[in-house]
This record gives sequence, structure tokens and C-alpha cells, in this order.
Amino acid sequence: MLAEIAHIGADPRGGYLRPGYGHEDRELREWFGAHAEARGLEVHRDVNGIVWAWWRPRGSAGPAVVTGSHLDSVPGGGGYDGPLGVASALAAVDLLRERGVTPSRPVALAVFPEEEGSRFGLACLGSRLMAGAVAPERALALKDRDGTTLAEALIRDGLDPRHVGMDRESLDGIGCFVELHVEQGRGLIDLGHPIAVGSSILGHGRWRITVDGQGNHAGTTLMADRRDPMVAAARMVVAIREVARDVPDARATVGRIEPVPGGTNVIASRVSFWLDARHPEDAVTAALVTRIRDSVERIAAEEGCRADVREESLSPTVDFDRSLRAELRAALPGAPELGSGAGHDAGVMAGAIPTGMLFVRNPTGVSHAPEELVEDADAELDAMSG
Ligand code: HGY
Ligand code: MN
Ligand code: MN
Ligand code: MN
Repeated sequence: MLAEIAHIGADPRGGYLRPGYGHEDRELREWFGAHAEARGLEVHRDVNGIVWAWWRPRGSAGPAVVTGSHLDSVPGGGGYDGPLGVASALAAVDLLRERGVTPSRPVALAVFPEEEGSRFGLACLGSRLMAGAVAPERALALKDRDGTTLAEALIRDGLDPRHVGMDRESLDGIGCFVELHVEQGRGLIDLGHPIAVGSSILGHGRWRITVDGQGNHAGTTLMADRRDPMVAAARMVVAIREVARDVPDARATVGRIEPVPGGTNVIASRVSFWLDARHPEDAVTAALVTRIRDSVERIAAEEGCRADVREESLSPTVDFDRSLRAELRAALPGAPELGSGAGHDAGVMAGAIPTGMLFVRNPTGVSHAPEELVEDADAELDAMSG
């Protein structure tokens, strides 16, 4: 199934470029919809842009069992982060039918939009809207790099921005949500097992750091006369690494930096960059960011620049539902438990309904990069059941 979408949103630099609510997204949703309809599932897209495919066997009743993931990617992302969970959800329906199992509960497959937050800057945008984890008016005002607001993107995508938001009725109809996802680290390589039950998700946040200096001419401005925000930002990025390196288990990343105006012979007037900081304990993340703020302000002053640090999102560490974890472990004898350093829609849904995760071994241990991999043998159910 994944080979069928391998051509969609290929990033010329390698990997994939599949921003949420964009045309690649639409192609991917159509792929999912066709597979779901071919299985007789009832497909619809809700007010938040989440695509649902329902299997309501005759006689089924009660809160639904939901599984699924996302299809959007980070820039240069791998082919499994998201799509593996969606393809596995479809394969799970096939397997139940092959084994003649008719679920006593309604079953739904879900595809959440803009999980990576690569377009509008807020991760898990679709699931946050559904779970009421972001105020609709704040979400609708989010802008992409072209200045398009989410509201405009929704309209272009055939959705009505006035209806986005917490979907209490849908949440009340769901008994549990389980997301299967490629493991994005080395945990299962080191444990020597094909699959793990998710135990938790690392708390994580994003901050935008804006450094203002004096734009000027590269040739006429002596070094002593410069207030160069690019130099200040570069020093800040190194300082961030130094601060995070001496806090055990902390992770701090700057993967995106944008100088303005960005001319080769121009000293920048402004440099923006984004901090992604994470730690198992939310208080430690907060302390880490405080130390980073202090370094940023000190360096800005030393470089004759001004800096602004603005929180864009903050998600607490999430522990998955204990009884669901026990059920998943029982279904997969011998499977270890693993915490996730990566965020997922399941991390947001866990705030609203009983939620769990399954992670499938990634033999490269690399993710958010083209090398991300899953071997078929590890993704087959019999491998999973040990
Ligand atoms: O950023 C994350 O951890 C996730 O892949 N969105
Ligand atoms: Mn993902
Ligand atoms: Mn991801
Ligand atoms: Mn000139």
C-alpha cells in the first residue's frame, strides 16, 4: 500500500514534503478514501479536516475502537512516519475479516491532518482542534510561510473555518484510540524486538526566537561597526546546544533559521529561528528554556542586537492509559514497553479518551529523514505476536 503513495510529495532534496491541508495531502486523503471505500467502510471528513472511515458491523454497539495516524510529513521526512499507521489500520481490517472476526464495537480508522505542524507551526493541529487542545480562533489565525492563514487554507480545502473546534459528540462516541507508528529512535534495535507498546510521550515545546540588528552593506561596514543578528543567532544556537548538553535526557534543536532579507552581500537586519525543546519532566523543560532565554539575552546584548523569545506551543509529558497498555501487552506477548521522544496525535487524544500506541522497529533508528525504514517482516502481525 505504501508503494502506491511513494510518488506523492517527493522532496527533491530527498524524502517527502507533504504539508497539511495542501494538494499532496488531498492526494493522500484520496488514496486512503479509495482503500477505505474498497473495504466497504463509510468515509467522511469532519469539520476539522480529520478523515474517518467507519466499519459498523451489524449488531455492533457501544463506544468505537479507533486506530489510525497521519499522512503529512516534515520537510525531507521519511515514508513511514504517519503512513505506516494508516496502512496498518487498513491492513488490520483485512486481517480481522480474513480471520472471520466481526467486531462487537464500531471500528473507525482516522487520518489526522497537519500532525507535524510543518505548515502552520503547531504540531497535531487536527487532533488538537478535535480534542479542544487549541482555541479555534488562535488556530485559524496561524499562518504558513506564504502568509496563508489556516482559515484561508481550510476554505480552499472545502472546509468551513467557522465550524472548527472541539468535537464533543465524536469524542463521546469513541471508547479508545490506538495509534501504530514507526519507532523514530533506536529503542527496538537495542531491545532486539519488532514491536513495542507505547508507555509515554515526551513533553515538548516550540519557541520562536527573533533577533534584530542593523541591516547593512557587506562591503562598506567594518567589522567593529556591525550589529549582525546572524552572528548573534549563530552564537545562540551553539549556546542552546551547550545548555541542553549538560541537562541529562534533555533535547534542544534548532532546525529552521530564516535571515531577512537573506542577501549574500547584505548584513541581515533580522534573523528568526525556532527552538524545539523536550524533556521527560515538564519542570525541567521549563528550567531549560529559562536558561536558554538568559543566554539569548546575554548574547543579544553583547552583539548590540535585540532578541525576542516567544512560546509557540507547549505539550506536557503524556502517560498512556494503563489498562489499554495492559491489553496491548497481552495481545503482543513479549513486547516491551517504550516511551516516545516524538510527539503524536495519540499524545493529544490521550487528553480526551483512553489512548495507546504501538511502535514498529526502524532498523536505521533514523527518522524525520529519508533513511527512515520499516522491514515488512517486522510489520507483519505474526512477527508482532512474537
Ligand atoms: O515533532 C514530533 O515529535 C512529531 O514527529 N510531530
Ligand atoms: Mn508521526
Ligand atoms: Mn513526525
Ligand atoms: Mn549595491
